[in-house]
Amino acid sequence: MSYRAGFIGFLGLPNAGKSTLLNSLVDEKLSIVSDKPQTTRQTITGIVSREEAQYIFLDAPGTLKSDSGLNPFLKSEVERVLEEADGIALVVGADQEPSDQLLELIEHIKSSKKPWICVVSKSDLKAPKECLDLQAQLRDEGVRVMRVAPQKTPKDTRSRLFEEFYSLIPENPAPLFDTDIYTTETLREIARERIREQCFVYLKKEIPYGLGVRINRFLEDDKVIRIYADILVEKDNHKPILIGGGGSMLKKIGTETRKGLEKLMGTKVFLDLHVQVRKSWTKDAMFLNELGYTKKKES
Ligand SMILES: Nc1nc2c(ncn2[C@@H]2O[C@H](COP(=O)(O)OP(=O)(O)OP(=O)(O)O)[C@@H](O)[C@H]2O)c(=O)[nH]1
Ligand SMILES: [Mg+2]
Repeated sequence: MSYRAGFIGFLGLPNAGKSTLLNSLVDEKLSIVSDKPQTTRQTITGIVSREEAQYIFLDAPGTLKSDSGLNPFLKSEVERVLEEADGIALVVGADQEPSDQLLELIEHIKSSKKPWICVVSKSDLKAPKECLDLQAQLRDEGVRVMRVAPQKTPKDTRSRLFEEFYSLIPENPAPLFDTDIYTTETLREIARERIREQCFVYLKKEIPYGLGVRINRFLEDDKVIRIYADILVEKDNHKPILIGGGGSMLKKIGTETRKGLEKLMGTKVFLDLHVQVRKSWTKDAMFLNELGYTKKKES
């Protein structure tokens, strides 16, 4: 078996289960997961180094139709993944009915001429007939279709998928990244995503869409990591909800994030969180840039 190394892009609709799949493959909570669509904003890289190959997974934001606010950025992330990946795993939620948007994405993947497979995630859930029909149709066209349930059976998912992923990446004389690392995300980026995740956990549906996290300072020494961050909301009335009575909500978000980061980083973490109202920040180009939501330049 020749050694291989390469990039595999996860594409799919929002909520398909891409980030859950990534986490189960790298065996770490790397990409944030929630039941709300559009959870992933920036593409997250996960790396698995095995004897036969190094697999570099790119977890893209779910594809969307709308062209306002953050959406053009999210779309450009999808395009970037399609371009950078050696192969694609189209992730389809077993419980999702195939929409026009999904069919468009499939056409888009086909026209890229990259090798691709279809991973039907959440296979523990009942699939509507339309989803089963789509799977049969893809199989007829010669596409490999794998059904997995990363949340329910992560071990089984892992072992069954690597063989498929191996077929998507090219031969390489050596790994492309240090085999000790499981991501290229920095601790600072991970901290930002973990704060965002806890906001998703504790807040009602409408708020996380307009919520951003800015890490103002990230100071590391031998004993402690000090993180100073702002949680940005778009509306005045979101601020008291985020802070909660007597600061209780912000405290819960802060404590849970800190515990998770301490476990991940193996060191004490001090976390200072503030809430700021930035009206329409998702439409403010300068601000989007500051938070890293900017289209990557063509190289
Ligand atoms: N029952 C079941 N639910 C799952 C499984 N995998 C993921 N989910 C749930 O599906 C929802 C969406 O999962 P994500 O991994 O965040 O989906 P995503 O495709 O990354 O979504 P975006 O980032 O919004 O594009 C979450 O509520 C998960 O808990 C699974 O194997 N079984
Ligand atoms: Mg995601």
